[in-house]
Amino acid sequence: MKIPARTRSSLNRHLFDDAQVPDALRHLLVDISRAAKYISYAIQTTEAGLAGAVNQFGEEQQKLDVLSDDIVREFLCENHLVSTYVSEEQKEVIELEANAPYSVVFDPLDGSSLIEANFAIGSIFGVYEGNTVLGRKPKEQVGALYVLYGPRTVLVYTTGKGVHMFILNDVGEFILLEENMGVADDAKNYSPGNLRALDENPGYRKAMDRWLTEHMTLRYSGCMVADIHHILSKGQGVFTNVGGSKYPEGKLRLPFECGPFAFLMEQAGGTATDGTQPIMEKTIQSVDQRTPLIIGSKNEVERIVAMMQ
Ligand code: AHM
Ligand code: MG
Repeated sequence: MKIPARTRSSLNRHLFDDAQVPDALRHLLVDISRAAKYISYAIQTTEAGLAGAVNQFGEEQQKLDVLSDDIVREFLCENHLVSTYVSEEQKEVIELEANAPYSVVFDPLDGSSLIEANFAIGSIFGVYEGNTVLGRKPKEQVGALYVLYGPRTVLVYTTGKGVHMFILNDVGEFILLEENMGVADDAKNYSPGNLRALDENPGYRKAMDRWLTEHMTLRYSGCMVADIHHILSKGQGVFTNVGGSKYPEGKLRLPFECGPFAFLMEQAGGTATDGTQPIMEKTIQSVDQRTPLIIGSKNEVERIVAMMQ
């Protein structure tokens, strides 16, 4: 009997047939996507409110932060593929199974302060081979993905063969929506984080002045997953979160926020830097390491870096 032609592509099938990743990595990425389905459901059904706990950075955790962290943990424990993980919600590296092949970094619910406003929020993941992410560089990641919980839930992944987007359908499967997402060299949109830094960072003010003078389009939601997804889906743009004032190194963390997005952005043809070196080349020294981030369309990133020097 002839096998029917392929009519739709699930995440699992895409990882198998197109990305052709090793089975263990495919199982791990599919399990991460299963966790994200539960988070998506939790967002829709959990009452927003404070959990009464603080995370490692002294920030108030919301119920959904805690819940999302627990959900991801459950799935990472289940498959015996994860040696250690680093989560935004945990102070230290968490050890699961010493001889398992992968280590995972994640922010289970990025932008959680926006929950009550019903803005889009997301989850971010990076996967490394081996039993530690400390001392490693984001360029060593073998997979990175994010899930954006907006009006629709979408998942975007790379394993080093382009960037691909899937949509969560009504029966709970991630189905291919767009293959090989690309980011053009020039930007029309800008997404400027940590504007508190303008006073102490004259180069950043120059960049801001130019964005305004050139009538570029402002798109900033306060959730980096949504803001960087905007760049990937529109095929151009720039997102910044640079140092100064309240956050000398910028607000965002290298292991589980900037690292995975740097891998995705480079795979889409864009770039990501801290202003002096590529994010992909930075060594992860601690779980809470922050880094300035300028990410998106290559020419625009270069122009901003030049202004800040
Ligand atoms: P979170 O991980 O505690 O949610 O914080 C990270 C978020 C990013 O998604 C976003 O880009 C940034 O914080 C926004 O910061 P600000 O509120 O200073 O604009
Ligand atoms: Mg975050």
